[in-house]
Amino acid sequence: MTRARAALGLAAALLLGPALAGCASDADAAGGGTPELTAEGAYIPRPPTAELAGGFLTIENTGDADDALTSVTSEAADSVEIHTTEGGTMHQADALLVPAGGELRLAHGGSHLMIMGLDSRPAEGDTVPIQLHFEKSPAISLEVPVRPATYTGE
Ligand SMILES: [Cu+2]
Repeated sequence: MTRARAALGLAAALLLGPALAGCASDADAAGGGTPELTAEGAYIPRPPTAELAGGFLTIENTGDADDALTSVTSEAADSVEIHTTEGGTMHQADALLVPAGGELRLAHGGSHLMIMGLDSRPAEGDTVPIQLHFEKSPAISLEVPVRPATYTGE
């Protein structure tokens, strides 16, 4: 009797298992995958004044869903904007895609962060705290090192 009940329990588990897996894959099809983000190589070329500094980094997404960088904040600055560069002209972007299995590169001459109104002009070797905010992933906090003014990450 006990053995029969155990067998029934096992059968129930086998039936439930695939049902749950089915739910999970339905969620994936509806865009329910998970982005996995890491930020690398962040730097700020030393700005001439505290008014305006550029910020560069690469955000890698090893997950199976797209994400987007939606805003950037810093407790050491008045505001931080996300900019793209087209034909030498900067434009403010509301959000930048971080594609699944790919990366978002904010690099010299291209997209970048525009950090405005720093508390003071940072020196080489200082760090500036920034927080990256995403559509899906939790925020990433970074201490971004200040490099020489001519540094381009290469
Ligand atoms: Cu800019």
